[in-house]
Amino acid sequence: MKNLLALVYIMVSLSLVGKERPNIVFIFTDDHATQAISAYGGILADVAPTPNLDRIADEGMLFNRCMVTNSICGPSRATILTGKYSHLNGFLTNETTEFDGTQQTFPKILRKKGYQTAVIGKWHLGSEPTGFDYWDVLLGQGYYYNPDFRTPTGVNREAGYVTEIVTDKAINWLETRDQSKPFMLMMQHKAPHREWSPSPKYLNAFDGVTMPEPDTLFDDYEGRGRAAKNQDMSIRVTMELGKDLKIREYDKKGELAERLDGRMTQEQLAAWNAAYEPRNKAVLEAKPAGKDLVRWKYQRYIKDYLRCIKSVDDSVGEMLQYLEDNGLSENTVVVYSSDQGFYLGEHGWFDKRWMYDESYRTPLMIKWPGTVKPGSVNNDLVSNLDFAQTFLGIAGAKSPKNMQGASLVPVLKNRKPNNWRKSHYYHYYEFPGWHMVQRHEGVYDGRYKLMYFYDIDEWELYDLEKDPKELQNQFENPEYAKEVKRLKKELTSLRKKYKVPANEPKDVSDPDQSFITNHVPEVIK
Ligand code: SGN
Ligand code: CA
Repeated sequence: MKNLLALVYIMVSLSLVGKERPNIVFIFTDDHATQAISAYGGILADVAPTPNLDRIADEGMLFNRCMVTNSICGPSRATILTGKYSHLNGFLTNETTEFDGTQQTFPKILRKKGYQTAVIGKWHLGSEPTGFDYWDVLLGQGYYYNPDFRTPTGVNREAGYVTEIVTDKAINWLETRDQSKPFMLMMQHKAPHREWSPSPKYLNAFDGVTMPEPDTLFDDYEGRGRAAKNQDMSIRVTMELGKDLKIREYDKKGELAERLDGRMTQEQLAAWNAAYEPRNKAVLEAKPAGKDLVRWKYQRYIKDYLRCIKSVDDSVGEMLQYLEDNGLSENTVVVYSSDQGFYLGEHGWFDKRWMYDESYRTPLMIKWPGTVKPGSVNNDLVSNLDFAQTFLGIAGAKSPKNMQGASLVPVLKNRKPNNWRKSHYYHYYEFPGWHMVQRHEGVYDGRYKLMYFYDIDEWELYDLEKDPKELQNQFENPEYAKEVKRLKKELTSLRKKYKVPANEPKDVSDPDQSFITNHVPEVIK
């Protein structure tokens, strides 16, 4: 009898524990800048509101300073899975690495703790996903229209628009999951990655609207060094009229045609042409040049980008609605983030990679009913390095000692530990190739940012309080000598703390450099 009672007690408490452990939905996008989420404010907030994304902030916590360890796709994803910097998880660059799926990751630990785990959508880590009960991922970068997905049983082409397909697959998995276990679902969108192709639903969104321009659209890089001057990511020079901006007449390499005629159904293509052809005709006739052409390119770019975001926002809305309709809302933590930030015309750019603010900062909003105070805003230095430990913390699992971040659970409860990081370490390792960004590392303390472009031996220091747009390098300014000295010391101590190898990182350039193009600004003839 005594034994039986003990057994009943154990079973009851186990089932209670099961009930109490929250589910986790991680909604993740590719290249989504905070400037394109209205909860973050900024010049686009009024013209392109994101009501569903904003709900996560309204009902939870918005982080203003979530910094990435290495601002590029695969490396960010590898950091999130492992809770480790690139030099320890082995995924340094997009172009040359494959993720070592045998290593410790947070989904593997959650699974051991009884969670059901799934990843659906963009993966982009080369090797096959490990640590998931279910996975269904895009091949490589994936396509916007009629994309191919890989599962353990093979590759399937799915009809439709990628953001909608990923959402349907995610909800379908939730429907069919094992309901006796808590779950951790990673719903990972391709959008709004280059080439920013909108869904048929939103091909005409923002027609007739003129989007506000960032005031650094015509940045001349005078206050900075060679790195910013010599990049290849400007709207003016790098962004292509054909491939990126959808004008068939300028599709020299056939990349646009491949995505349109090569992939779309007749119906999709007809809707696409009906939207773009009249606009293209107008610009080809008007023949804008010089600054006017840059302005036109910016408008085409930002509208397509924001049209993609509209589908992302719908996806978030559908997921929140599903959780609500199925009684899961109260016990599910919803986390929204992106693999890094992005330039939406700031400094005249698109793309990412830099430790400059727009690409270094990534969105982070977390809704956890009953735990996070609705509408809270956090300004602490947090990082994608912390995600793994946060997920483990939410699940009540202990983090392995060799993870390098910290759980955000105390921060979410407004009980930030006294020893919270005072500065953040950054390192971008990709050898100049796509977009020609010099490799660099640096430290940021919430006000000052010190960066070192080691291959060209150039340092930069920014005072973000006085110069939030990072237009004036203060490294040589004697007034900042004290800060330079202090931050150099800080950089050394962070390198030690995170076990960054002392020797220079080796050349990890892609032996196939055929993707490096010598761009010259296009003109409309
Ligand atoms: C592609 C893009 C680049 C982009 C990289 C990395 N070119 O190569 O513009 O920087 O991906 O993006 S494209 O013409 O193929 O679109 S990442 O998200 O995978 O890191
Ligand atoms: Ca990305």
